[in-house]
Amino acid sequence: MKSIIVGTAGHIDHGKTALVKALTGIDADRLEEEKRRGITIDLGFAHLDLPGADGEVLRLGFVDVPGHERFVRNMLAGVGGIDLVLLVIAADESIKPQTREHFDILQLIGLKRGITVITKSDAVDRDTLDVVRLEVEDFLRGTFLETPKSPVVAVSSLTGAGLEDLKQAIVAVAAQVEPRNSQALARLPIDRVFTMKGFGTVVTGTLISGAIRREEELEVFPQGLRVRVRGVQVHGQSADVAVAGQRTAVNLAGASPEDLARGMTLAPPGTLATTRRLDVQLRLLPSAPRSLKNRTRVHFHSNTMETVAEIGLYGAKELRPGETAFARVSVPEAQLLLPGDRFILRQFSPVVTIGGGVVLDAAPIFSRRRAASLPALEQMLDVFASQHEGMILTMRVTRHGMRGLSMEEAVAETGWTREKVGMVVAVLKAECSLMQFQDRMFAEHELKLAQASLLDAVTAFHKKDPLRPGMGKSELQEEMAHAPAMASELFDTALSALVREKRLEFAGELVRVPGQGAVMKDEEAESKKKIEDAFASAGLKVPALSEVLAGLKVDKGRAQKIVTLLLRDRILIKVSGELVFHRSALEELRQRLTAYKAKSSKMDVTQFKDLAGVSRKYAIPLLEYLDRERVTRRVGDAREIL
Ligand SMILES: Nc1nc2c(ncn2[C@@H]2O[C@H](COP(=O)(O)OP(=O)(O)O)[C@@H](O)[C@H]2O)c(=O)[nH]1
Ligand SMILES: [Mg+2]
Repeated sequence: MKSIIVGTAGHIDHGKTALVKALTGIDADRLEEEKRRGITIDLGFAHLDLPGADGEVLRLGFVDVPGHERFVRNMLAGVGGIDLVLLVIAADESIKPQTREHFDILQLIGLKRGITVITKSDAVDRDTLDVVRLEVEDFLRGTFLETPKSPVVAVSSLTGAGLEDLKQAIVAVAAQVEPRNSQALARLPIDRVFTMKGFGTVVTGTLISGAIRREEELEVFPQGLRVRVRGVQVHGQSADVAVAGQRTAVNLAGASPEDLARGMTLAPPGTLATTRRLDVQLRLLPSAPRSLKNRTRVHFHSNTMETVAEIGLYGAKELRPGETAFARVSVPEAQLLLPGDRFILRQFSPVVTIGGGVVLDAAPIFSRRRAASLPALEQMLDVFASQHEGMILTMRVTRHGMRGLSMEEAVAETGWTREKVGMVVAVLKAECSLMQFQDRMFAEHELKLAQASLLDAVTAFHKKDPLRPGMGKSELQEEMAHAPAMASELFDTALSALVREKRLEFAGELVRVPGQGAVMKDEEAESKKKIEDAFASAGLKVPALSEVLAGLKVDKGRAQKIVTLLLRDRILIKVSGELVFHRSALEELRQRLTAYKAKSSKMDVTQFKDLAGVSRKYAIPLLEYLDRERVTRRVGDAREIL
């Protein structure tokens, strides 16, 4: 059994509802007001089984939409789930404004299949019918409904003329409709909510992907409410399961009608993620009344949902009618959308359809200003068009670099089931184009990049700290966690690989490049302490450095290295040539100067000698050092304390 959703489209009073009734026997105008006024206000539903092209039963669910321009937003809520459109044009009126607007919408949402139905054939003579047919064929040229690829059928719902031809045409076109993705997570965009005596809360919608079973738990997106499926109906009959492409009603436990509304979506709990930002490709209709300026606010419709949205154009100030561009869509409240979802834009005032397009990314990471965004989006579009699942997943993993993508994130970003993601990953791993460490996936080249980053970091560490034995593993990991972030799974794998390849080694918890990271032996540590102590206890009356070094156990070269380290860490400070002080001594000198300044801000060399308690030999280099440090300033023969 194949299930297909057939939607109507076309101007008001052109006979859409009458046609659905003539085909199915069901009056889709279900509201009392609709029956009284004789116009369709909201979506209507009907169904019909036909023998399919291959002998299988073809189950048709009809979505009848309102034609009135005031109810286009209701039409938009219904058009998202359809597989095949009946574009209805009355023979006595031919093409009218909502014929055009609805047809624009059908093209913008990327519909592929349909039939053009010229209704009310009984109301005109043969010649008029022929003229209308020519007009219609002209109107459809170059579109997905172009003849003879797509049929044009003339019917009268009144007399029944042409209805059999139309049914045959539907069967033929339905055979070309590609089945909906049943390996994707279930998504049921809600189009109706009501209570039914004995059942409680019921919602309906077109199941656009996956399957829904009785007793299953579902989540209401974007609200996050958990509900249980008490019962499933497909085309008005109880069923154990509803599958993608079927008109579906579910009876829910855990929610009252007030909790639910058109525009919300049912999906498996804890799987998908809502978003306030989308990257899209959008097209402005040639008939749009004006250019779309960057940051324009518009009405955004997708599936049964509508919201206001701001359009940020990538790399352009405005989009002219007929042009296509990449854009970042921002919505005020998080919504559930996935790559491949189509949308329609309508302007604020007057409210008319101006464009639409396709969601490329519902978890965008590019900044709109970054030059890299455009090629990345261009690539995303290509990959998307290829429909190659391996390429789609590889792209989604690759763009996260060394951060990688977890299985859970992959499910949320693609809308595929975990099993499906697992299958695609298995193929990609076998092809060596993807790696998986624990639950996280990385592009194949990331391991090499990660290894290079680790080696660089440890090498830089040795250069900076030649006398430290190695870099703490956690210190190394911490450093790797920043731009670009490296996931801990990749860090662990890359580090183990480097150790295995003997390019890095462990010394306890410390990581080092083999042969580097001089281990400070006991005598070196002892020497370091001796030097430090000698200068710390000397105050400003420092010994000569060479004298201190001569008294050490270590050789001259290593002693010099230790001094370099002490100078770099500013434990010792070189004031001039051979003259080195401990930082505590200089700090104390500064404090004495500050205290002196309270009495007088001027001092000469003699006064300084007294203050510091040093001879002239030390006083002059110290004063010059203080001048350089902007603690004092030379004024003639005296100093001013700053
Ligand atoms: N003569 C004639 N009238 C029709 C035919 N189909 C619909 N109508 C009439 O056209 C009017 C509008 O039809 P309806 O189905 O409500 O149009 P909709 O607004 O497109 O749904 C109604 O009065 C119908 O009776 C037809 O095939 N022949
Ligand atoms: Mg109608």
